[in-house]
Amino acid sequence: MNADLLTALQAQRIETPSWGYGNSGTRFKTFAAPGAARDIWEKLDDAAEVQRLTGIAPGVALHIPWDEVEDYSKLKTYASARGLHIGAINPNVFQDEEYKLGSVTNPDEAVREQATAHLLDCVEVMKQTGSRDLSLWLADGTNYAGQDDLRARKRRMRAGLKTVHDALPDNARMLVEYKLFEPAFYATDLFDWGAAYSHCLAIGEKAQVLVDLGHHAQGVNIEQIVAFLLDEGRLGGFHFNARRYADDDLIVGTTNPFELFCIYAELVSGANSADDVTRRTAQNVAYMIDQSHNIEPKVEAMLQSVLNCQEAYAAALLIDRDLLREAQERGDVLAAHRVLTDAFKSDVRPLLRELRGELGLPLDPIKAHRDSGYQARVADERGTQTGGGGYPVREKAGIV
Ligand code: RM4
Ligand code: MN
Ligand code: MN
Repeated sequence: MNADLLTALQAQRIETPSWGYGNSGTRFKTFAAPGAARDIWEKLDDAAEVQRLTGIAPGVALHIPWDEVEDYSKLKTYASARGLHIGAINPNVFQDEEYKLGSVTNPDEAVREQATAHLLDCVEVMKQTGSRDLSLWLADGTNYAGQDDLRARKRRMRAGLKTVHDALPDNARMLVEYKLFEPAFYATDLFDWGAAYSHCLAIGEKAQVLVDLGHHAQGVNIEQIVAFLLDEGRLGGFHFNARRYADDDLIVGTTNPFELFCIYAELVSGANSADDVTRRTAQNVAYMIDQSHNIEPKVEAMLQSVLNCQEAYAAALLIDRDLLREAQERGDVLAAHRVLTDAFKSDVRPLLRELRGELGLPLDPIKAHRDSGYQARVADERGTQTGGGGYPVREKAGIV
């Protein structure tokens, strides 16, 4: 394998979410998975299994308060003993009663203060865990025309984000996620990349946009958003998943392999750009999985997700950039398109087996996982816990 390709593939990173290892499902039903992790310690054990088999997933994102613990330095040590580190900290300002009408955009000042205080607490968690990213998804919005003043809500959002931004330590940043709709159905305060981007621009250098693949209207060209934000130096993070309808949160690369490839193609192109801002931005994008596995075995689903990202990235690295540029400059529409699709259609699996061989990883991580007996062992040790999401776990931990 050529040395550049090996270096690039070796350096790829995908963060996995703690919440993907516990029971989580749809709003209709959460099916209990045998052996699903019951607390953050078990979630880290599962993440370590994914890292052991893939070698590219050492970061684990936390959701606070779902993963709240007494002593975060203990958590950090527990993670590093397993070859992991704590990734993005995801605050939760959407599940408390007070947030019915919003968090930082709530018409009630006391609720806005409560929300901001939680976000600031999460900045402290970042400091204690060594996390560099505060990942913000705000469920804020309204359900009916006239329910609240849209401009006032925009201003409250700006003020809340600014306060948190200014409290971030030097090397940290804030990732602002947007979403077309849901749970608000009339107006979502952070409704698209443009809204997130303009808040980030106004707030400061540490604020960047996070793109979640499930958060756009049907047919939106996400790779173009990626290219635009890279060029502006404001693409901070990615939430990978697959969608057919809306925020389906299925395994990335299952319904959308060509889209995933085109996104990686932009990221690879950005990471090799002659433009300093674009290159630096692309090299610092936080790649994260954000999925909800309801009917799939948890660890295997996460493994599959990481591997799908690895395959898409490998294919994007195979694009012949010189040929592509020449065809584009000639205005040769179909030749340019074929350069891209040739890479997309290439079978990267032998290449990835070679990579794993060089790194001492199992050549077939899924098979290695299935053969390892890990799933049967955790099912035996942990049993089958009914219920899902973060709150049952908190009750069990006696935190509520
Ligand atoms: C949202 C969004 C966030 C996630 C929440 C629970 O749709 O994707 O990233 O934290 O769901
Ligand atoms: Mn997300
Ligand atoms: Mn989502």
